[in-house]
Amino acid sequence: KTYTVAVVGALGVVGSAMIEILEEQNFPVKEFIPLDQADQVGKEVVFRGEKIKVKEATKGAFEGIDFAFFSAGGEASLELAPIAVEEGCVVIDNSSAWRMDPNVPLVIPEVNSHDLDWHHGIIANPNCSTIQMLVALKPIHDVYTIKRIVVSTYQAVSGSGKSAMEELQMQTQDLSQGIAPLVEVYPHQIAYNAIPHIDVFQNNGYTKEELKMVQETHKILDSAIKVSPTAVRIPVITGHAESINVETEKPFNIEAVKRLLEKSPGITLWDAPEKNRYPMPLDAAGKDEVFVGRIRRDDTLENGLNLWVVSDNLRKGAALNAIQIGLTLIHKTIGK
Ligand code: 11C
Repeated sequence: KTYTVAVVGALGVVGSAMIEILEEQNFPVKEFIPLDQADQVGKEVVFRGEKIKVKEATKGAFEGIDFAFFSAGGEASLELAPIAVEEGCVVIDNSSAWRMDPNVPLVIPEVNSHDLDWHHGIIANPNCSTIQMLVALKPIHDVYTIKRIVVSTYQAVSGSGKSAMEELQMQTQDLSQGIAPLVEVYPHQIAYNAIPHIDVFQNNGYTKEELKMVQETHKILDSAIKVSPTAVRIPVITGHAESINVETEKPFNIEAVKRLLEKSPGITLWDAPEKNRYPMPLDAAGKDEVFVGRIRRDDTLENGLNLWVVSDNLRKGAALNAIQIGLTLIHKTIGK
């Protein structure tokens, strides 16, 4: 069976990655329809070697579409996802608009594909920082029961879209020529800097990005896990990194943890410090896996573990995870 598939926000950074990954993963596409805002209509995208004109994402545009992958921002998703469902689509939404809605499953296929069984038309794709953290921690939680996570992120600018990628490149170029850089996307210069501020600050002193990591971990993995996050933007184009400290209930053997992660889905272990081998954003960019390294015991806790987790925030952190949700749904339906 093949399906009519739309990408909403087809010209964005994640939308473009979605189109690429639909092809790479051999998603069973009968017809592909790129959708975007009215001012983008008529522009072209290439799918399987064919140029296709972008149509407007609006009421009526979803008739006859089986799967609509949304990555056009929260407002577009809030307005259009219910319309798309009414018109017969399954919506897989990359924005944060529906993630915490109790009627919407929030899914990482390697972690909680069972939650797809109760969807009502909209399925939410988690935040990139949450996805790579939970792919790495799910196997550990299953065996040793995680009680607490302390996580610090090192996030690439592509998480903020094209304008941020351009700003980092421009600032780097300007600074090399002694020109004062233009600061527009972030509250501070990002080139040669690290900004401990992603998304907006809340009353409790945390940013929305940090709170997403707490709330999404509770919804996807286990509401009993305590999560203490700090999210930081660094001058990297693509690939988020995370320094993660976990405390488990049960004791573990560090070699057993490495073997466990090595055989777990979606993970590639790169942990050979004697050969300077540990994952970095440049290694993960363009790849599908979640890379894990620097696995070591935290001797300050009874059952403490430190690890370093890196993944392509546009692929597993966004587009790839969404496409995998679609493929998992198809397999589940065929299996029934
Ligand atoms: C960033 N994590 O790196 C953000 C981007 O809730 O889907 C994705 C925001 C989201 O800036």
